This record gives sequence, C-alpha cells and structure tokens, in this order.
Amino acid sequence: MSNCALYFILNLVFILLSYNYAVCEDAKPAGNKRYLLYDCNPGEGFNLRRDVYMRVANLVKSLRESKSCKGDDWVLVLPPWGRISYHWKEHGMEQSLIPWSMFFNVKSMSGFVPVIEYEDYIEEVGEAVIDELWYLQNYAEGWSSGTWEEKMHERDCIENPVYETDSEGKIRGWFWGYEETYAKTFKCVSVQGMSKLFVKPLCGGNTTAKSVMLDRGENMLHDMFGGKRYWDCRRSMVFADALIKTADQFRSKYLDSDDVRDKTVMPENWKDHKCTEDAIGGPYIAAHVRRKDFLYARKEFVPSIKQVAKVLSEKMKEYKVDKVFIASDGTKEEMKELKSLLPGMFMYKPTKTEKSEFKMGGVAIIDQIICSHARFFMGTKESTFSFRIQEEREIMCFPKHTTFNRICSDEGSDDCEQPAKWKIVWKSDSEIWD
Ligand SMILES: Nc1nc2c(ncn2[C@@H]2O[C@H](COP(=O)(O)OP(=O)(O)OP(=O)(O)O)[C@@H](O)[C@H]2O)c(=O)[nH]1
Ligand SMILES: *[C@@H]1O[C@H](CO)[C@@H](O)[C@H](O)[C@H]1NC(C)=O
Repeated sequence: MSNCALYFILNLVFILLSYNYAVCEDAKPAGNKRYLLYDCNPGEGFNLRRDVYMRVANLVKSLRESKSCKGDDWVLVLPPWGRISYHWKEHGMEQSLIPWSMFFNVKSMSGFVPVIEYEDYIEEVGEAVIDELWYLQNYAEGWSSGTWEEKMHERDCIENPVYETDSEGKIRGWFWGYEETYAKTFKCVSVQGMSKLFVKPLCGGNTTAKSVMLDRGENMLHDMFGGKRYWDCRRSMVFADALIKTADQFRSKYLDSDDVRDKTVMPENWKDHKCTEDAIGGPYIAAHVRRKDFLYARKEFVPSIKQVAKVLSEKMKEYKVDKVFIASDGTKEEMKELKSLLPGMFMYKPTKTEKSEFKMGGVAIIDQIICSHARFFMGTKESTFSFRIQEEREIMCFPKHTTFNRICSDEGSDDCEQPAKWKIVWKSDSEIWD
C-alpha cells in the first residue's frame, strides 16, 4: 500500500472517530437497547412538563451509568406534546401529536442523553407497543412513619386508572393521541423519592422488558435539584432553530436587540458555553404578566394592570430605555389597557402562518426567548412560565439582579417577597452515582 493511501485511510479513520465522538459522545458500545417512555398527569402545563423531562433525562443518565444495568443501552422516548392543561385542550387535536423537534433542538438534547421522538420509536421497534406501563402514584397511607424515607413498591391503584384492557388483553388509553398504541402489561407503583430510586427496579430488579413507560412522571422527584447535572440537562434543552430565528427577527425589528451587542451569543454546542462576562441584553425591559387562572388562584399576588404599568414605567426610567416587551396570557382588553398606560409597550403577535406552524407551545417559547434577552426582567410569582425565562437568563450569564424580580400586587396582602435566586452550577459537585 502506498504511503498516500495509508495516509488517506488513517485520515478517514480519524474523521470517523471524531465524528462518532462529536455526535454520540454519550453512546456506549452497542448494548441491549432499552426504551424509557413517560407521560404526565394531563393537567400539567407546558412549562412544568419541561421540568419533568429533566427528571426523566437524569434517570436515563443514571441508568446508562449504573453498574447494575450492565451496559443496557437506555434511550429516552420523547412524549409527543398535546392535550396539555385546559389552555391547549380548548384547541383539540390541532394542538396534539406535536414532536419535540417543533419546540426544541433534539440534537442538542441528545448531547445529554440519547433521546428519540415517539414516531421513531415505533419505527425502531416495528409496532406501536409498550411492554410495561407503570402508573406512578403516592402511598395510600401517606408518610406513615412520619419521617421521610425513599421507597417504591408495586401497589393496588389508588385511583381508577385511565387505562382499560380490551378484548385482546391489550392495555388501551391516551397515548398522546396515537390510537393504535397499546401496552402489554399495566401496574400501579407507589413511589416516594427521586429518580435514582428507579435504577435498580428497571435494571433487572423488577423488569428486563425492552420498553417501560412511567405514567404520572411528575411523581418522580429531582436528583440533585439545582446541581451540575440539573443545569447540564437544562442547558441541553436548546430551542428549535425556527423559533430562535423568529424571536431574533422580532428583537432586531422592534427592539433594536441583537446577540453581538447584547453579549448573548451562544456557541453552536451548548457544552462549549461558559460565562466569561455578563450579558447586557437588548435596550428594553420585559415582563411576564400571567393572568387567566392566576387572577383567582393566586389573587393575593397578582398586580392590577395599572400597577403593572406603574412599576414598569419606573423600571424603564431606571434602566434608561423607552421600550418594554410584555409576554402575557391576558385578554385583549387587559393588554389594550396596559398599552394605553405604557406607550413603549411591545408584544409578539404571531401571524396566521406562524400560529399554525409554531402552535401554542412555540408561540410561548418565542415570548420566553424575547423576555430572556431583555436588559431587565420581571416575572409572575409561582409561574413555571416565568421560571423557565429565569433559567434561560442564568444560562446566558445575566447578572442576577436583572433576572429574579417580580411585580408585586397593589393589595396589602402581598408580602412582596422576590423570587429565589437560582444559581447556575457549572462545575461538578461531588455527585455519587451507585
Ligand atoms: N404565549 C404565551 N403563553 C402564555 C403566557 N403565559 C401563559 N401562557 C400560556 O398559558 C400556559 C400556562 O398555564 P399552564 O399550561 O397551566 O401551566 P405552565 O405552562 O406550567 O405555566 P404556569 O401555570 O404559569 O406555571 C402556558 O402553557 C402557555 O401556553 C405568555 O406570556 N405568553
Ligand atoms: C419489585 O420487586 C419486589 C420484590 O418482589 C417488590 O416488593 C416490589 O414491589 C417490586 N417493585 C416494583 C416497582 O415493581
């Protein structure tokens, strides 16, 4: 073989190796492929579901690292979006069967743990079937011992499960609107604890099934809430390109904002990102003004429209800007009133095409992206929609005092406590995994 050919082959090997490294850094040598699926209580909103994803993704990470799992190649199957809380349900199937790639960059997410869309799962296993369905619930007796202990057992179902067995013995129910999907077996599992508690049962302790679905996934708690893993996973949840692009166009057209001047340039790969200097943000402030159910469910903390306008005008002066971006689920009338009191107010209003292309989740994310690039942000107390914006700003290196703020109610009942300052963690805290 000539030197030249050898050189060529070596180069090829090198390219293949580095490609493999870049794309599937997380992959293990081909092991026994197993799939973890999950879903949440149908009442859980879009932004809480994003948090439940992180708990499950961390479980998959633990499964892949666990010695007791002996090289099982666990993959997380992304539950299609749809029928989420009453906000989306009003719109029926038009807001269902939505793949994650509509909202997120699935390739970036795969840099944390391997994930696939549900339709790809069906294709890989050849049939819309799930081997085992575990329906997570609490313990009927509550915390009987009085002290917190982590535990997990198969138990009788506390509520009547929403699944039924058909004449062929197939478990039927709501599988994200995929009517042909069924599960082979079903059981209720009482759980009190964090996602790591699931490692042994899933790694042969209770099952060796190829696919297991955990329904009511919100019953699983975070391992290392706020630790490095938490933030790595959160950082991997990069938004879909089309949403970022639309938000960026809006920022540039109406708010004089771009990443270079705002110091919010993010690298292609989230793993390469570090905070070397503070972000500045565009020359506007932003607020998430949550209304609707919060008007009665969180009455004592929700400011009036007049109060919102008053506080934001003051902040605009303080930050020497004449523009304020508002994200809100408020009514047209409420927003009209706000605009009349705040002439420098901007809102993102999707065109008809954008509305049908991006769906409600995409429009919400565009609002969140624009809020997260503002020089100063104020959220709504206890809204997970606001929390996700705060995290985004933490990731982009905004100084904390520009992020963890909220508009207090004008009523005396509000203690006016400001949001907890969640600090992003970049370095590994001594995390010990089995
Ligand atoms: N586009 C947009 N949608 C919003 C905004 N605020 C709330 N929403 C919508 O209302 C929903 C919020 O209510 P839920 O779905 O019950 O719950 P959530 O998403 O977990 O968020 P919170 O209820 O705020 O904690 C979001 O999913 C959005 O679809 C906003 O500022 N902009
Ligand atoms: C796992 O098996 C043990 C022993 O049979 C049982 O007590 C426990 O309830 C099972 N757990 C699950 C999640 O099935």
